Amino acid sequence: MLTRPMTLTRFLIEQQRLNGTIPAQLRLLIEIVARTCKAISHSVNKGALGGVLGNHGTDNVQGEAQMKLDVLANEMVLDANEWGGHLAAMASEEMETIHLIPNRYPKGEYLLLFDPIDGSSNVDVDLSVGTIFSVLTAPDDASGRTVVESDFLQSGRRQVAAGYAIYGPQTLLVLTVGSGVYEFALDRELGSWVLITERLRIPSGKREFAINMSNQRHWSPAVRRYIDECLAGADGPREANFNMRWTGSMVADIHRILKRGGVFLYPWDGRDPKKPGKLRLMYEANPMGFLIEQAGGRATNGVAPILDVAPDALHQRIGVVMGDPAEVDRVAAYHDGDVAG
Ligand code: P6P
Repeated sequence: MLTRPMTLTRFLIEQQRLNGTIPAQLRLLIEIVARTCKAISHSVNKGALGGVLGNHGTDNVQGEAQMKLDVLANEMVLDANEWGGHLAAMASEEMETIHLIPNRYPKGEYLLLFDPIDGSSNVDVDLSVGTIFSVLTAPDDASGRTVVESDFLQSGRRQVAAGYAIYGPQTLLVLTVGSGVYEFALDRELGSWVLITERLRIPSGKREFAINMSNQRHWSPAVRRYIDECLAGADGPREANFNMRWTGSMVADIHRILKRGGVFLYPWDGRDPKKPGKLRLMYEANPMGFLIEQAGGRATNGVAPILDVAPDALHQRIGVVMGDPAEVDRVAAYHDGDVAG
């Protein structure tokens, strides 16, 4: 008998029929974001041949130089999601303020936040990058008025969906709607996202940490102690050797941790007290934290769950420690008494 592949479309329809977890508008949102990630993957894979490499010549709200792909992917997500009637507004790492749905289109109940190309500086050197997205529901009273930035300032616990696409040797989509983590591979011949992993769980006990060691002198004493013990390996208190990975792309590092375990740290550091960390809460830490928790992991700011943080600004940054619960909890225990950031 033909074993038909479980495509994203069929998965979403069956999840709605079996669990009622994916209302029609949310299903449309996820399908449109997934279709946009297919198009972004095509542009990323074209690289130099598509004229998409290099700097765009502008800076984003973070003061970071925008790559051509940052701007292109941002436009692709906006264009694809404006007309469907599923969104109230959008926000992106690449835009200073929120993007309202033009009056010529119907509005929906969801808010989409995204980092169109996370780790974009890696594209020019052919390393994996990705698109991260997070979905919130607009406040009830927003239906009768224009959405404002403060409508986005909801804790990560209120996300109704989150995911990422990773553009690497394969193009993969990793998604949660709050009932487990599901992994899809892009079948370029069919043009379909095909389910390859159901209810993904982070393997425990993997002795592998991901951190940018060049920032060591800026870390809190707790993080320095944790990393020192990893580096001491079998000769130190952990009595086991650790491996280290750092790709410079959160999507690639978190995907590796979801698939084979370990811990990712971009912790608070003392370089700029106004910036408690490098990564952004609303469209990097929250969606990744939602996925990590749904896969049985832990996601904190070093001490407390990221998803419980009450945001006070759209582009606020936060320290991040996420992955194997035992390792994340150890970092939190070492922070006892010296909470930083
Ligand atoms: P650094 C990419 O710019 C990013 O936001 C994350 O994807 C990545 O984990 C981090 O910054 C890398 O930062 O300081 O090592 O270049």
